[in-house]
Order: sequence, then C-alpha cells, then structure tokens
Amino acid sequence: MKVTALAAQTPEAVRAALAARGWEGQPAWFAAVGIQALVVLIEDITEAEREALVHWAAKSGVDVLTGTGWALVAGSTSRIAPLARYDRAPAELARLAPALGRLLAARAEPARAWAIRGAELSLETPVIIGILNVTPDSFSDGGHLPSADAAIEHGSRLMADGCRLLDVGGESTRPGAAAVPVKEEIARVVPVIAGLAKRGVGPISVDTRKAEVARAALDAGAAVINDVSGLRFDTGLTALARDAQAGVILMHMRGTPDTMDDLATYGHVAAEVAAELGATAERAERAGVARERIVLDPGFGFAKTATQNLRLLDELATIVALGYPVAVGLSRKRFLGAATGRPVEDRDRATAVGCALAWERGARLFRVHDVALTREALALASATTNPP
Ligand code: PMM
Repeated sequence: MKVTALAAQTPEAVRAALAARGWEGQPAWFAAVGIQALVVLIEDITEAEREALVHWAAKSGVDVLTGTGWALVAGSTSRIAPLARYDRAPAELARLAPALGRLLAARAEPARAWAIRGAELSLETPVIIGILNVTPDSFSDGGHLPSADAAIEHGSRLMADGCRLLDVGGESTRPGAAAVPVKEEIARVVPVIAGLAKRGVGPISVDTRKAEVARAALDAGAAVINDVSGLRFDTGLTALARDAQAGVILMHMRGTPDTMDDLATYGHVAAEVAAELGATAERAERAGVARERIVLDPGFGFAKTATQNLRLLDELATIVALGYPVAVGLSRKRFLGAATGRPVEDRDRATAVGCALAWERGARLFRVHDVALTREALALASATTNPP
C-alpha cells in the first residue's frame, strides 16, 4: 500500500491525480473543484434556522460549529452546495440560498476582465498598477517627482517596466497628512494625466476621494477612479463614475486618514473588512455603477495595525470570495517594515513577495512603486498557479 497526502490548497492536485489515472479533463476538473474545502460563516440567523442547519449538517456529513445567532459550516463544496438550492435545501433554510448561491457562482466563475472607461483589462494575468504620486508629502515617495514632465517621464518608464494601469494621485492619505484644496489637487494631477494621454501612455487611474478632481481627471483622459474612501467621502463621486462609465477601485478604510488609526478595532479583521467592503460594493451597484466596473481593495494600512494587515493578507481569500476582482496596495507600507525590519526606502523586495502571496490567495491587481521587481515576482507566482 502507498499513501500520499495531496496538496489541498489547489484543485490542480486532485485533477492531476485523476488525469494520470485516465479521467477526461472536464470530469476530472469538476470532481477536483467539488471536493475543495469550503468554510462559510453564517451570521444573523434565527434559532429555528440554526437548529435546521445543525440537523441538516449531521445528515449531510458537513461540520458545523455554532453559537447564538451564528453558525460556521465547513466541508467539501459539493456537500455544502445543495444548501444553495431551494429544491434540495430544508424549507427552514430558504433564506440562505440566494447568498450562498452567489458565493458559489463567484467561486466557480471568477471575473476574467475589468471594464474601465473605453477599454477592458484582462485579469487572466496579474495587473500591475504603477504608482505615480505627484504629492510633496506622500509617505513613501513624496516629492520625488518635482514637475509634471518628470512625472510623465516616470509614468512612461513604469509602463515600459510592465504595468497595465498608471495611478496618478495628488493628495497624500498618510495619517495626519494635510488636506489639499480641490484646486491644488487638480493643478497637480491634470497636467500629468493630460500629458500622459497626449503621448498615448495609459490607461490612467486617478487616486482621489473628490468628485471635482475625478471629473477633471476623466476630462483629461483618465479611465479609472481609485477612491480610498470607498465612495464615502464625496457622495458626488458615485454618479460621476456611473455616468462616465469609469472603472472604480473601492478601497476599505474606516474614518478619514486623520481618524483611521483609532478605528483599527476588529474582532476578526478579514470577516469585518469583507462585510464592510461588500456593503460598499452593494451601495455602488444600487446607485447604478455596473458590477463589471468594480474592483475592491481591502486597504492595507488604512485603519489596520501591522498585525491586522498581516492577518488580512493571509486571509485575503475572504475578500476575494465577495466575487469582485481584488486589488492590493502593499507597496512599501509600514507593516512590511514591521515584518522585515527594513526602512521605507528598502521595502520593494518585501512588496514583491507580498504581491506573490496575494496573487496566490486570489488578488488580481497590484498597486506598486517598483513595477519591474513586482512583475518578476508575479510572473513566477502566476506561472505556478496557471499551469500551461
Ligand atoms: N494606498 C495609498 C494610496 N492609495 N489606493 C488603493 N486602491 N489602495 C491602497 O492601498 C492605497 C491607495 C497610500 O500609499 P502611497 O502613499 O504609497 O500611494
């Protein structure tokens, strides 16, 4: 007898084992995906629902851990899947079917592309977003681009290094940064965006929380609005994004850069960030922003401690499970320094490794300063998880 424990984090291991034993490609893949582990936390349930769930789980060979108002269900995807079907699930659990159905559909069919203004970005391979901060005081690279020409030059170099979107920002969001008046922010970003667009360098995203700045940026040629406040800071931004058919990156943060450090209080950071980001995406969709234009970002370093950022990176799949493409902004952040002992100017290697870990957990977009280095890390990570 020979006993081998196969890799459990990827369906590829089971698919390969079955294929090596003569299974056809498609049945082997379905079987492999079906026995992948699924862990679902169900909250705000009634006592009757909880009892029905415990009873159903015992019959179905599914593990359940439970307390008042909540249950955690764990088992293979194919065993849990009947709960998403009205005809197979117990009548008492009908309320669960739609949410679970959405979750399973997103897992089976992750988004393959992101619709931005006038174009589409494929998510089959990593999308690197190059950072172009035209701020005198950004925490990691403030003031190193003294003129619009220097910024345009730098942006062209980042595109040549392999990024697929340039994120131009004119307001630092580091804790305690001074607020920038709208006029000043526009004066910083618009000449750079217009200059890049004129040279055909792009697509371009604008990193702003303000509708007026976003409007000027879109007029100058931007195709994406990257809002670190997740459409909370300026209510005018949602309608603008919708009407312009812009791509949006909605980031998680609590409070404002001034108050966020005091709001880093979580019982379970990944689940709470997922719930808050999910609500943000739902609000955007209800206001008319098309689902295929939305990317979510858990907001590393925004209202999170170093330990919470590390937990969030490890549990990133919880954010990915919301069903939207996920972007991460790890570049040079303080928690990378906490883990490596490196100062801000020496965190690009840690950034690249962090991006590879994030890819493996399902992120598809990566906002970084050092595009060339990150590209190399992601080339390896994506070649490993996307077998030819
Ligand atoms: N981080 C910063 C600024 N903008 N946008 C998104 N979507 N995600 C981030 O993590 C993010 C961001 C702060 O970093 P910087 O000062 O180096 O730009």
